[in-house]
Amino acid sequence: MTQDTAAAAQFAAPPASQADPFTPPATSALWRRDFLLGAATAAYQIEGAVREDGRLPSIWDTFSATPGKVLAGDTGETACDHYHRWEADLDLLTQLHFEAYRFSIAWPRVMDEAGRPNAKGIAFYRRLLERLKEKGIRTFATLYHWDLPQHLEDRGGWLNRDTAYRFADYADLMSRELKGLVDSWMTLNEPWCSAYLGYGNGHHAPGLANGRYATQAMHHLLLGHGLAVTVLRANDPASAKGIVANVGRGTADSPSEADVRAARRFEVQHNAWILDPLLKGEYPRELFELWPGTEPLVLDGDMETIAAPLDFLGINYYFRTNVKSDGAHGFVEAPPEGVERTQMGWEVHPDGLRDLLTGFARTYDNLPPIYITENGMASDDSVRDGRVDDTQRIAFLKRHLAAVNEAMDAGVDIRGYFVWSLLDNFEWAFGYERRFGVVHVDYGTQVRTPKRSAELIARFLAQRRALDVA
Ligand code: IFM
Repeated sequence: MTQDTAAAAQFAAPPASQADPFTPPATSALWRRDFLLGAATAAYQIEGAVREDGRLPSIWDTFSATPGKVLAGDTGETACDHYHRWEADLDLLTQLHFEAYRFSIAWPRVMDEAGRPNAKGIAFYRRLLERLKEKGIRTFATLYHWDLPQHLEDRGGWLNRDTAYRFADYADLMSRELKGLVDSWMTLNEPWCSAYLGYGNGHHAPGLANGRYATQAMHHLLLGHGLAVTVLRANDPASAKGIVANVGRGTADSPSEADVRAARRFEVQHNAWILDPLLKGEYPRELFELWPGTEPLVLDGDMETIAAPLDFLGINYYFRTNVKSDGAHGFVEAPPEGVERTQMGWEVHPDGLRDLLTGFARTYDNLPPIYITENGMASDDSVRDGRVDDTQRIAFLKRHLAAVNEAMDAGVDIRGYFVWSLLDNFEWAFGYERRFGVVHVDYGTQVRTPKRSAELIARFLAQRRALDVA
């Protein structure tokens, strides 16, 4: 395809499906029982209990305690108090008919500084997994959702190659301890965010800002991923192994060649930077044209380790970014006016999810089966007369599920969808102000109130179960 026809195709893209995926006929792939519908959370965002049962400090404890780093000075110290309320939270999953639960294990809870197991921390996750199994809920465990033990950061964190090997030790311990209880392991959540936001622009922990750091941290994260996949396969062969990438849709502000190239470069920086090494065993050359002089130090054999075969790929999608050329090699954002946005200011753009999924299937011959491991939105929700009327989220979820359905109709192998998030929680640098849950959390009382979106999902899942569409 020439650049002109690519641009024309982009501007002629069909509108997002307005079809309601929650309404039969059951010809929709979403109505098949083997398409999993679940909810997702992450340890630091919900657990609290940061000093209990031998948990060590993480980089997010340090970062959030640093004035000016997190909105309103919020920290994960108490969060949703899930460490103490986990049983009731799992009951919510049942009440809402979710079929799968994606959560993360806090590395600083389960290992001490010398790499020895912390029995109490491990027992917490074992109990959680056993209860999920009793409930018949499929278990998706993420090993690393950004809470690096602080003692490892003190030795260089992800800039230090040794951290990749420590991560493999941690994967080894977890897969020996929890073998048979985890259906699907995910090594890393969103390495792009760990590398770029943590080491490239400093918006996330550990708060360093250097382009060269970002690419080196990414390389060590991916190396840790590859080493961990091998260990997980050896220790827990019956489980599935994958990784979770946040992906971004970049669209061009105009059909000009320069803007179309800018949009492509946006996607190189957001998507190919992670997917090329995982699926092609190489970094995209264009990344280093965007950021000259930032090539990471790669040792012999690293790329083969990183490209270890995956059983599935987790995709997290939230919004699109419209860009134009910066007049040189890169791109600058060109935010469109008059479009729908969420509490985060992110544009609601379900077509972007469909287009990315179909694009990945075209680009990567070896694209593994996909789970949408996160999708959702923040809104300023409050409880009124005992209910939370999150109308915008309901439309958002319907439209994104319709986009997933369209991608499946186009032949992309998608096995399930996890809403982000089960609970309102600690939204990193935005603290508790941004509410992503389908269940509202009153942080003063810790009362949980399912929002209308949760009721809708529950109704859909109950109906689907009753129909039992094979
Ligand atoms: O809350 C985060 C999550 O931890 C990772 N993915 C994006 C979500 C919303 O910003």
